[in-house]
Amino acid sequence: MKFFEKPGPEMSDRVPPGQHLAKGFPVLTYGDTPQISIADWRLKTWGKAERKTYTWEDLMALPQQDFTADFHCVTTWSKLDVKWTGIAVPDFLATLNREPSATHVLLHCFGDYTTNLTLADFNRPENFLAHRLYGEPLPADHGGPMRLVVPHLYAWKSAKWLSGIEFLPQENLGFWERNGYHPRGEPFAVERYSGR
Ligand SMILES: Nc1nc2c(c(=O)[nH]1)N[C@H]1C(S)=C(S)[C@@H](COP(=O)(O)O)O[C@H]1N2
Ligand SMILES: [Mo]
Repeated sequence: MKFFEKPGPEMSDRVPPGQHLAKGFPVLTYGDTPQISIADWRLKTWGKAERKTYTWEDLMALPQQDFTADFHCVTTWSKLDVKWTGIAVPDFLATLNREPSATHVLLHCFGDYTTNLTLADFNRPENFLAHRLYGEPLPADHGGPMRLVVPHLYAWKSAKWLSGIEFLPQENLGFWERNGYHPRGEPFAVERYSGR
């Protein structure tokens, strides 16, 4: 059985160096899949921004959009044109005040995973909080009920089971970034490891 295929020439400009196209949509999780019901789900914000707690209904009241995005895992598989539904990050950020000193975020997840982004890499209209995948509720293995998707960076930045956004005046590294992954992780620049 073949799990990966070489991209055709028409796709090669969309597939970063060293990546192969996955068949299906692999699940990649460090540790166990947390089971969070929609009733129990909360998203908290703190740090150099308003301290708030959002419920599922709060997020559903925001503008909903369909997104089609390529997904690149640093372990060398990519999946093109994944179809999601969710809330654009700028639409979410418009609901809270932040201090001018907030230049970075650390994303927190149910199950304790973390990952860091600059505010500029986070606050882009093509990034979104996803709660549907191919028209169905986002499965728990893929980060349901709610995950972040950051298409322009390696997928370890796309925090599954998102539970908190910490606004910071400097870069605080997340789980993989503390363990040798690149602080930014841009796939076309092949930013896999930090070299620090
Ligand atoms: N909370 C959490 N988010 C996570 C991970 C994780 O282990 N825990 N793995 C990351 C990695 S390395 C990848 S490639 C993608 C995989 O998403 P998928 O399982 O939906 O394919 O989720 C990212 N987000
Ligand atoms: Mo990954």
